[in-house]
Parts: sequence; C-alpha cells; structure tokens
Amino acid sequence: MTERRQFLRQLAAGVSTLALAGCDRLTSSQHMAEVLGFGETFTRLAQDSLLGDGLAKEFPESAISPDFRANGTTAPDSQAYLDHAAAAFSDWSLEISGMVAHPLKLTLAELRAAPARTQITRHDCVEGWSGIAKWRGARLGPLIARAMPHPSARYLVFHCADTLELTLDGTGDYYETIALKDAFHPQTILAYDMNDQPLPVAHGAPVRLRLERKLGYKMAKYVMRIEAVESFADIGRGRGGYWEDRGYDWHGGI
Ligand SMILES: Nc1nc2c(c(=O)[nH]1)N[C@H]1C(S)=C(S)[C@@H](COP(=O)(O)O)O[C@H]1N2
Ligand SMILES: [Mo]
Repeated sequence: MTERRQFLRQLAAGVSTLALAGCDRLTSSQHMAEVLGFGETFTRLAQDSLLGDGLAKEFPESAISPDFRANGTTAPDSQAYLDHAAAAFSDWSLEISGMVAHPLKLTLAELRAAPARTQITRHDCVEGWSGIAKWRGARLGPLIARAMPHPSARYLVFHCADTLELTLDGTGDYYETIALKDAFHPQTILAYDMNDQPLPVAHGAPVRLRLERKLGYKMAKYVMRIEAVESFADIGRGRGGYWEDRGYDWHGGI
C-alpha cells in the first residue's frame, strides 16, 4: 500500500470514529477524495462547535409550560401536506440534499431510529412571549455527517411546507438557514416529539428544528427538505430566512 493510501485509510478511520459510525460506504476507495474533503470540513466544524458554543440552559420537568403557544403557521394548507398529515406522515420523508456527496431520504421511522437527544428548553419569540417544553429529536449533526457535505458548503437551508404570505414569486414560503457548524451543536435536533407526544401539527409536525440559543423564528417547523449550500443569496429574498427577508437579524442569538 502506498503511503498516501495508507494516510487516507487512517483518515477515513479517524473520521468514522469521530462522527460517522454507521456510514458503511465510507471506506470504499471511490469515496476517498470525498472523505479527505469532508475530513477537513469536519475538523473545522468540530473545533468551531467545541470552542465556540456553550449549551443553552435546560430545565426540570416541573418547569414545562402548561400552555405553550403556537405561533406563525399553525396548520399548513397545501394538499400535499394535508395528505401526509392524514396518513400520520407514514409516506413522508425528509430530504437532505444540495452540496452533499450522499443525498438522503429519511422516513419518520428512520429519523426516530437515528441518534437522538431529549432536552427541556425555553423558546423565546421576538413578539415577547416564552415557553418551556420538552423536545426529543434526531441530532442533526450525525445526519449531516452521513450526507457528507462538500467542503465548500457553508449553510443549511430548511425548506418548510407552509406559505406564510401569498406572493407571486414564492418568497412567502417559510424557510430558514443556519451555519453548517450549528448543525453540530449537541442541542441542535430535528424534533419529532414535544412533551412526550408526537409533535402536534400546530408546532411543526412531522419535524421542526430546535436550535437552542437562538430566537424562535430560527426554529423552522414543517421541515420537508434540508439543502446544503455555499451561499443563500439567491434563496427567497436573499437574507437567509422568511423573517430575515422582512428585517429580522440572521444570527437571531439569545
Ligand atoms: N414553518 C414555519 N416555521 C416557523 C414559523 C412559521 O410560521 N412557519 N414561525 C416561527 C416563529 S416566529 C416562532 S416563535 C416559532 C413558533 O413555534 P411554535 O408554534 O411551536 O410556538 O416557530 C418558528 N418557525
Ligand atoms: Mo417568533
């Protein structure tokens, strides 16, 4: 074995131990170039999230709000969404695509079987209300790692099922973007349960993003597709989200 191939093998082994357990295609030689690129991306992401971000505060069960408000869209009305909801999302799947080496389509059952986290956190809406709920969902980091983002991917776009404002050009569709590195924060999950029950339609069924330490509008409900991109300048009106396009701050930190 040449030195270079040996190096690539070791790198692949290292990357898979770090985050990609379960990705069986990783060590096959035709993916080596991708692995090398992803190894660099992953190192940067891991360092960013280890050095940069703490955890959002978590609360005891006793702090859970008895009546957590639903806000924005509470019942998407497209026929496709209504059909999925009527079938309890059994035919639904989440697409992870864009600048990734291995696009994924994950059913709700597959998401429920993926590495998960449960957290009781406070949701803060800029409109001036807060609520505490218990969220359980698939950790986004391992899912994105499985899709193997291209080294130049910088953001994730969350395409949602709802249109909040009717426009001729489609810029009223709800969407959000986050930095790719924020997918690897341990509290970033695609939540499918709220307070130990399947996520209600009003709160974003079948899955909604929980990106703790950010304001409520960042936490996309009704997520249908996640797209890895290098820039969001040509999505929506170019500012990185439905509410960002209407003046809100892209970072939306708390
Ligand atoms: N798809 C979608 N996601 C969305 C919204 C929306 O209208 N549509 N509203 C946002 C806002 S402003 C808030 S405060 C929260 C509300 O989440 P909740 O309905 O679970 O309270 O969802 C965010 N995500
Ligand atoms: Mo909000």
